[in-house]
Amino acid sequence: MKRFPLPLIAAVLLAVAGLAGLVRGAEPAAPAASTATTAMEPQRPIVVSGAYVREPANGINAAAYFTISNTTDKPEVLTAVTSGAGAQTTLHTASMRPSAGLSIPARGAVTLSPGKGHVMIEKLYGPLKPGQSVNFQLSFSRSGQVLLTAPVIAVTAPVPTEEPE
Ligand SMILES: [Cu+2]
Repeated sequence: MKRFPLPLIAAVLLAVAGLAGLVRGAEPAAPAASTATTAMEPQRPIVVSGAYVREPANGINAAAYFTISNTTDKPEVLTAVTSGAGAQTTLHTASMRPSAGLSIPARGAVTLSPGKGHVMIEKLYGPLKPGQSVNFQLSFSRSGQVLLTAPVIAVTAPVPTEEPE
């Protein structure tokens, strides 16, 4: 198998990174050393999977859904969520009320799904269309900040199925 020269690979990676930066809602990288969770850790304590944002019907609010797995032996709490796609991002219960926090049991998982709760992006800065994605920053009581990218799926699209990473 022919090996590609390293400079070429680096250039391709840079191009991909540049494109990702154009995605709506992209946020600047989190400031370094803001939490104890760093790339040095071989395994992340919190794993988020199956994330998606439903294309909003009204262009004002959008809802995001995902599964949070807590791989540690201590309970975790999702305390806040932010995104760059709207003026406000809030954790909501199924009945659209703001939620103070979402508890994830030790060695357990919690799924936000229609009827069970969601992350609400309010006062959208612009339309969200399938093919775009939204970046979120999740804040956990113990594990600190976790970044998440969720694809926007069409109003009529089925819920994506994704095995936990
Ligand atoms: Cu809501």
